[in-house]
Amino acid sequence: QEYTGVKMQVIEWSPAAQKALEGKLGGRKVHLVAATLRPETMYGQTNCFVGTAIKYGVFAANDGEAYVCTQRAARNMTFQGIFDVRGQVKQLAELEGTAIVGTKIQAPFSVYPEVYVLPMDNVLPTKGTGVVTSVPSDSPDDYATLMDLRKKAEYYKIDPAWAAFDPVPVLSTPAYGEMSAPALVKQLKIVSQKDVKQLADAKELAYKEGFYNGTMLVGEFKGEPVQEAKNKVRASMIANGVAFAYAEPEGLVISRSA
Ligand code: ZZB
Repeated sequence: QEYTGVKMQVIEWSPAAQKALEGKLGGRKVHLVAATLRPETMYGQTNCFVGTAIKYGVFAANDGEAYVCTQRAARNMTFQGIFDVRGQVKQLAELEGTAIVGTKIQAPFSVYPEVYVLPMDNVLPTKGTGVVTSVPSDSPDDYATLMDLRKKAEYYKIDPAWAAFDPVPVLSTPAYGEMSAPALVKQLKIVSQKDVKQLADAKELAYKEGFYNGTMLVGEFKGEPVQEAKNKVRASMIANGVAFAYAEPEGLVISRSA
């Protein structure tokens, strides 16, 4: 599985993370790294998700930068030229997902210059980096979760302001209009992130329609078919130093159908 690793630079840590990281970063800039298969949707990022029951590491990529992801992902990265020393993981600190929630980050290419880290129930520790960037216009999981968080901010222990960034149109499709995710959530009668079965169906439908029939509504490749824009946006992010290729070895992937 070939993902795009999206670098989301930390602007301001949550108090809990700040405390846990005190004196451990060696002056490095820290990025949360999200694994995505949809680089063309990055214009519509409204937040980023972590799993509250997941442990994350802060790993030195080089002398100037550190990445936040699962240890499993960091180990994979060391064999892909992402860290300066091959095969060697240098962990600077450990963070619980709950401690990262509320951290302010920069989501590259998003129409929103600064967004927040929020909690999601269904983040798989065994897939990608364990950090999921959120595009509620085109990802039904992200949309359903964002709506849950807005409805029950207190229950989820978040400041409502962190979930206040509205979904924005990124691509249009004949079947679902300018925002596939809300359209599909409504059509499949999904009420929350707990509706995992319907969400898996919605994800499949959104993927297919977006990829085969989508047209870009924003960004450098506005007006182009998603099929063409996808790799161009990815290349542009990589050229800008805000993303890198990240591959997941076969056999370690827990697929949707498993
Ligand atoms: C942004 C995005 C925008 C995504 C979209 C999807 C969609 P797949 O096909 O099952 O491999 N993801 C990544 N890592 C995890 C994780 N550890 N746990 C849960 N979800 C994760 O799914 C890959 C997608 O699942 C990734 O692409 C990421 O969300 C999420 F408009 O990134 B995506 C219709 C989907 N639309």
